[in-house]
Amino acid sequence: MNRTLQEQLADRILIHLRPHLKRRFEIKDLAKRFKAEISDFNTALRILNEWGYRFLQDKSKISFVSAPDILSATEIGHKLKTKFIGKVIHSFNTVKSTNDTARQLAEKGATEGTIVTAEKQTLGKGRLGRSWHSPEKMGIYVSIVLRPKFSPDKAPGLSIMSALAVAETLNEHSPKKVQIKWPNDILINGRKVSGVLTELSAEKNKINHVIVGIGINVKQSQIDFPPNFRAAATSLTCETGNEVSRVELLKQLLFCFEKEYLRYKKGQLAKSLPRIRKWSSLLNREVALRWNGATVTGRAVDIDLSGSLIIESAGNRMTVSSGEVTVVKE
Ligand code: BT5
Repeated sequence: MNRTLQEQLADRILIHLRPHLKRRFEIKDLAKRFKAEISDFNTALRILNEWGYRFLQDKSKISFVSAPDILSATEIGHKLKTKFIGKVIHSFNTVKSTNDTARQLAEKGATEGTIVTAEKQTLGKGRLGRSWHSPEKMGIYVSIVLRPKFSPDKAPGLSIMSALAVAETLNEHSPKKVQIKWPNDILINGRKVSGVLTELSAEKNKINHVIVGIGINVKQSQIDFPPNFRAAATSLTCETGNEVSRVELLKQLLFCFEKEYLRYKKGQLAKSLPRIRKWSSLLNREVALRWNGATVTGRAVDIDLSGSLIIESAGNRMTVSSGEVTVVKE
């Protein structure tokens, strides 16, 4: 049997054993079930071991003991509680950008809720041509394909809706303060732990697809971030001292995301706004807005139903749907 066939056998054995923690199976029966020689079966087990799976083996019996913290389709799909987000999973070790891969799949007809994950991105994207640092197996890099029926003008609010899902997921793990920095950053303790990049494909009044890309720093130490933004970045491990499982965190995020998305489809941010306001790092602060090369200062007073930021400046109210905002005075 060549390596590919052995890997396929490993996959089939895994799917069979994975749901039954510590249940003992006769090796002979399993080999027969998979029409494999005992030697091939043992090679497949070695492959699973290389992937990080642990089994307990006594002479004739074997049981599944533990799974690695990897973002594979098997691990993400195991006990995932969502109805449609993440029901189709494309998981990769390395891609340039999960958003780009998701867009290509969407263009070929990928259904709503399809997700793309990677252990590492070589060209992870931020907004406006910036990049997202994506070291291997330290973070979550996921893109979600959405095909909402609403009109394209309602798409921008999906960014802050996604940020809300991330903030609420991270809050479950962080004793320190989680905040949403409008429109797409999630902070812990004032430092950026996650970012959202939403990309829209639409024509006339119809959305073809929206790709929501989410990057979360989970296991990085401070030293793992490049010096140019090290002081402004953090990870869940840095802030909590705990090693949180990336795959469990991703499953919680997908569950939370689905709930928020269903609410959004019914009434945009109506149900989510109170919580977005609660988590916001900008509201009631003096802020500077950079937009189209100009800077405006004023007070951030609200976020509206469509996710726009309302800034009061010199007696005028401005509704801002995109831009860079920084706090100038607490
Ligand atoms: C964002 O852009 O924050 C959106 C990031 C979205 C990343 C996800 S990962 C999965 C999916 N696939 C992709 O290719 N992208 C999405 P922006 O607001 O433009 O912030 C980018 C800036 O944040 C950079 O210019 C750096 O200063 C900083 N930065 C880069 N990587 C970071 C990291 N890992 N943690 C904290 N800050 C980072």
